[in-house]
Amino acid sequence: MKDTAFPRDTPGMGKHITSSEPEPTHGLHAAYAADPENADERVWGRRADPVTRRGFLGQSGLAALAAALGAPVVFHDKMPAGLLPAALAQSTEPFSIPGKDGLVYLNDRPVNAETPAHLLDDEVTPAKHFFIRNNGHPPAEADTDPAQWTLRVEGESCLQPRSFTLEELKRDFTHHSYRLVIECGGNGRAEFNPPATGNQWTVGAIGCAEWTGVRLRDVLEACGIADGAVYVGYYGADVHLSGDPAKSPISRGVPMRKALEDETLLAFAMNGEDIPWINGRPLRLVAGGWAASVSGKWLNRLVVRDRVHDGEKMIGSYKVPKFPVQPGTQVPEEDMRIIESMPVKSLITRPQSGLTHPAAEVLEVRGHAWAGDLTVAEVWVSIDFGATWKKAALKKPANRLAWQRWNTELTFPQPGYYEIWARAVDEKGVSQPMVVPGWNSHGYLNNACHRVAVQVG
Ligand SMILES: Nc1nc2c(c(=O)[nH]1)N[C@H]1C(S)=C(S)[C@@H](COP(=O)(O)O)O[C@H]1N2
Ligand SMILES: [Mo]
Repeated sequence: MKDTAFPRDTPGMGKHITSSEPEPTHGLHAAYAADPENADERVWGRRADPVTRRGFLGQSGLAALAAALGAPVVFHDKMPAGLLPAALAQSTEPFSIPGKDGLVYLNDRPVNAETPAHLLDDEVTPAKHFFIRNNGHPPAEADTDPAQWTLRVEGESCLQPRSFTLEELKRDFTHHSYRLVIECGGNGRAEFNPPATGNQWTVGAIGCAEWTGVRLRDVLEACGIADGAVYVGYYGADVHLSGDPAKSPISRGVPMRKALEDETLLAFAMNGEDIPWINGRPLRLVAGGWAASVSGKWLNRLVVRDRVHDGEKMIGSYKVPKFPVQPGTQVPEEDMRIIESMPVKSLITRPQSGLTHPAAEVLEVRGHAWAGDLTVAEVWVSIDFGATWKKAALKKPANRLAWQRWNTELTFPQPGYYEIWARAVDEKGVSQPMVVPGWNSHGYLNNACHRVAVQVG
């Protein structure tokens, strides 16, 4: 039984429409199995020498390969075309990242993995269960040494451009810890019809960890913010999928009002330990409640801008139509708005979908609910496909922008198949929809009710 949000109206129908998102990749093994020589070019951005049949790697292909392998290939000029390096061929079956446990890998190039709902049951998401969303090749782990890290702060609206070592940031600014929800804007994308290109996230591109760091505001103030400052953009140490060092895989950011909030952190720790390498060690931006694409990983540069930041993926991605559109409509850029705070949503983390439950017993049901910058006011649960709803008990957030625990007890009238649906309502009275809302070509902001299956017998 599938643990999912609402299905498409017509499952399996429709072709992936085109969008300006990068072409979906299908994993190294699939690419090499399908067409080894073209895979070289697609994966590393290199071409085999047509005469010698040996690979020649341009600067960019070399860099991409070195990033993936953790070291440059010394005899690259002798490497045959169409050869998936053994280090990758032997370690990706089944593919996993050390330190992660139970994630579902949607892609291995770049690495993207989501967390099954029942593994998000903890109040504070453990690092091993925290999802992974990469737009490029992460920096080699050895290049993320906290002792060697620096952050540059500059931009048109930065009065005194400065560089800080991570040591200086830790020493000179007050540390703050908050539990902050970050959810990928594309979480739930798998349910859109016509389907949207990109990672087919179901429900698990979300987590609420405890982040510790210094306030972005404190660091910006130490550098001086010009009156006309509009936006703070980030750059990280990851490498563009093409391997081209001149290109950034992603460079987004937040408007000043979000940048200056107490909870917006330059974080160096997750749950009291170093941030896992794949989640942005040793320094990342964390802007809770907003689409997680603004929370830049492997952070090494901030730019204080006098306009809306125009880095990679500020245009063409992470935007939704300003008004509802017919599914399938391509909307011009000027009619799109940048995604900021995420909409109200909830998860059922107990029971795991597919549970068989004894008919006479009460079933404990629980999960989390969150609402971007807002708080959640109510959570309702249904076992009769939304005909009637029972109000769940709901806790206050541990701090602003943390998710909220809800729980209830259910009994079932007779043996058989049931679905448990959960529906949260934010402080402004806005409810999660029961079906997929607001179609958009990239498949963002699906906050439809989560549902799990239960066999009562
Ligand atoms: N440098 C950098 N920062 C990044 C990304 C990235 O690819 N590179 N991905 C963004 C996106 S789209 C998301 S959803 C979150 C995912 O954070 P996580 O991998 O720690 O879960 O990181 C954001 N920050
Ligand atoms: Mo994302």
